[in-house]
Amino acid sequence: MSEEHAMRTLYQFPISHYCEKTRWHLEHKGLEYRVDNLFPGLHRFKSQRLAGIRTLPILQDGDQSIGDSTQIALYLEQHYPDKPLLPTDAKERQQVLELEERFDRLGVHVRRWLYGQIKDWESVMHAMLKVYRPLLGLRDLMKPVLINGVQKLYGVTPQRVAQSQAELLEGLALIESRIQGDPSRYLVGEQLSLADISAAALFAPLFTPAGTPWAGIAGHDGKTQAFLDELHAHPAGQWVLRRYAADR
Ligand SMILES: N[C@@H](CCC(=O)N[C@@H](CS)C(=O)NCC(=O)O)C(=O)O
Repeated sequence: MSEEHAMRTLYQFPISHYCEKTRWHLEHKGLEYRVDNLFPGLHRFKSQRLAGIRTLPILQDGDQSIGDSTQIALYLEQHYPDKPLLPTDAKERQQVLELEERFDRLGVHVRRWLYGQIKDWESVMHAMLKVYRPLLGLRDLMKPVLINGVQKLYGVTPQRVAQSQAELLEGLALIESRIQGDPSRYLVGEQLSLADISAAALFAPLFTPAGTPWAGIAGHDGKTQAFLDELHAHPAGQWVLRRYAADR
């Protein structure tokens, strides 16, 4: 293990799209890190201690602990300025920061909508828990608790899922207007920025780009699949896949 690798730890859940956003930031900058996959629910003991928050990702960099994917992104920009993801032009920079925040909030709707589509939880639970050791059958015993917990924690009720669908469609429309319908373009200016990574990572679970943790997850019905297929064909869906192919 190199010294750099040893000093940087990403506390995460493998299938969290917010954790994916942070992995993308770190890898874009070529920063080595190790991951520590915390068990959902129990993670809070560690997250509270490290950064005083309930959510992951948290990045430990030397003796600094930074929680929240947006804060981590800004920290990395400040401390590792090579391969910048914020434009130098003040106006563009402001646009990037605003879009980053907007797509960050939309990640909540993507997550709620997707959980709201699940009819068969087995493949979701498998993807969520496969990295942990079975430990006396405890991992599998936790599944019903986790399914219930996820639904409560993320507000997965029919009414809120329907609202989230409207929100995510608005988000995809925003991507399409920024890129003027051309999937090869970036959201701001001519190069990859924090705005693109936020939008692409947080929408990625809908489009399951190859190699991402969501690629094998099923569990929804044919109607949802038809809706997703339609989104895939839109410029915003193509844009997410393009960002993964070209920039991830
Ligand atoms: N705004 C936060 C959101 C992170 C977030 O929602 N993480 C979820 C996983 S996708 C989490 O840790 N949930 C567990 C919990 O709330 O207990 C960020 O950008 O890091």
